[in-house]
Amino acid sequence: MADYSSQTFLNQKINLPHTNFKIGVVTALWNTEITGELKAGALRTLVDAGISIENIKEWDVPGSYELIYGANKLANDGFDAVICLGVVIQGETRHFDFICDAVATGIANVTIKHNIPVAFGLLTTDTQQQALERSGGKHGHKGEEAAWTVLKLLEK
Ligand code: DLZ
Repeated sequence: MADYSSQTFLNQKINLPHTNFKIGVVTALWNTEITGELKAGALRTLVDAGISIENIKEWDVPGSYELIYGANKLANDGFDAVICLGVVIQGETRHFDFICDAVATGIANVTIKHNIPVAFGLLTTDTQQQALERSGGKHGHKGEEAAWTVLKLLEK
């Protein structure tokens, strides 16, 4: 695991009631060199917690906007939790704002509608360097953190 020294709560041990949870990992293909690492970290964290790889569904969707559809579909299909992973890098147009706002709201709606944990593992950065620093660099690993988040919520 990455060094979470600035966020010590992320080192807390997870006490799952069982390890048979079905968990979806939905990953956007835009900026795939970074989202691939976010996914790797999320899968590593789930498996380390005892979740069997057979109970994890990996689903790569075109872009971050499609994370909403992916999360909603897997929630409809009976998954216990969904981890959404994407990277949106600020460009010259307002596309960044539309995508970030839509994904934040869309994922919130999925978690409320289906009453399951849905992690918002979306990096919203000004530069690719900032995204790299948050996918296993000096600012931690947001893929691992997103997985830890749903595991923590599945404790109850
Ligand atoms: C169109 C677009 C742009 C400009 N930038 C990104 C980005 O930085 N990260 C990302 O995940 N997706 C981006 N997309 C694609 C949209 O999320 C979406 O796939 C398309 O608008 C089609 O619905």
